[in-house]
Amino acid sequence: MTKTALITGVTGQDGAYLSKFLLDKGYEVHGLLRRSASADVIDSRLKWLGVNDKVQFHDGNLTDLSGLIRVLQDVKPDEIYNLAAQSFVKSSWQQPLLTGGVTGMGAANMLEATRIAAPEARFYQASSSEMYGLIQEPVQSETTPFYPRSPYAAAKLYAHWMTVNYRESFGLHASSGILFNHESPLRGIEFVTRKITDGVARIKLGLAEDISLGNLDATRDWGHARDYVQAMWLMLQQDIADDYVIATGRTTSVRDFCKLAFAHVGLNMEDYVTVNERFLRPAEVDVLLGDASKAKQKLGWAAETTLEMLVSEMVEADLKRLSRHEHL
Ligand code: NAP
Ligand code: F7E
Repeated sequence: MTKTALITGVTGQDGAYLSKFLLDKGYEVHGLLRRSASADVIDSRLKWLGVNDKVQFHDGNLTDLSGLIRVLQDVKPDEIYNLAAQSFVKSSWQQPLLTGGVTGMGAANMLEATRIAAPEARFYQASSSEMYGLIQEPVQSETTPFYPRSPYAAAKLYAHWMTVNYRESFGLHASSGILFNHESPLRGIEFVTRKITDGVARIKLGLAEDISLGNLDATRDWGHARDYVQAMWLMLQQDIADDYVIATGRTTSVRDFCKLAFAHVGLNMEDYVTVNERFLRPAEVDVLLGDASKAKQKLGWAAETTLEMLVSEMVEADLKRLSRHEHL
């Protein structure tokens, strides 16, 4: 029997890759779409993957509980993936209440809507390695204590514990994926990896002279979004809902990511990268490094894409996009 999935955040990076993954598996895929004045470009990521006309859209917003209930009543999903969020950490200091409302309370709204209108559905919450923040252990696993360092991380932590609470209180099949940073050619341009690969491609094509960045010493455990959406799905295929860390187990500095990206086009980063205080954060997450052994053991999941493969795919995609005057 065909399974039905509802994805919030369907127009984002992960929403696009997850839609493609589920459609390839034969799912009927529905997406929550928040109204935008730029309706012509809102599905550009889904278009890039060639699935925009295969997803069925429903108007809705994570802040609007009654609308969410109505969508769930209409769609009757077997699986719900709550990926929508104000997801840019830097912006969360400028918009702490909006971030709390969407990223935190929005998840509570989705859990409430599920409890009321689709209690048998399996629920996935997009938790984040940002919750570890000021890290309490050198390698972070499901048992590492959290220490959020931004309004975004605090909002995600609330959403995370609400997911655990709805599982324990109401018996919802609700799982939380604590995903470490994952990137792709569909990453938003404001995030550091895409900012770098787009900048490298512009410099290579003579469209820009340099890239201005913030903290080059921060390190992240970077994987590929395409690999990570498989883990989301695997979590919902388990008999018992649970929480899982999803990571590669390798951490790399922003500086070394830059080096790899410039080397891909035969240039030296030292000649092109400047540091601007504007891109520093009020509180930084210096290091993240995940231990995904529980996911490996219980889900049979492991990251497949190396950092070198990821960097080269992203730089090549930006070179292609800029050569064709395409935008994303
Ligand atoms: P993304 O590209 O920023 O996508 C966010 C999505 O949320 C977009 O579809 C956006 O819609 C939607 N959205 C924002 N506010 C909304 C609202 N009020 N109502 C309904 N939809 C709303 O994020 P991503 O990288 O795909 O990440 C997916 C999820 O995983 C997010 O929750 C993120 O916080 C979390 N996460 C990401 C990473 C990572 O490294 N990528 C790691 C851990 C966790 P518009 O297109 O209309 O803006
Ligand atoms: O920053 C440093 C910055 O904005 C990474 C989101 O998907 O992953 C993401 O959050 C690092 C930070 O991602 C610039 O200070 C230096 O240390 O790419 P980012 P993030 O904050 O790690 C987590 C897991 C999520 O859940 C989030 O939703 O790079 N950095 N210079 C810079 N960062 C940016 N954006 N721009 C710079 O110029």
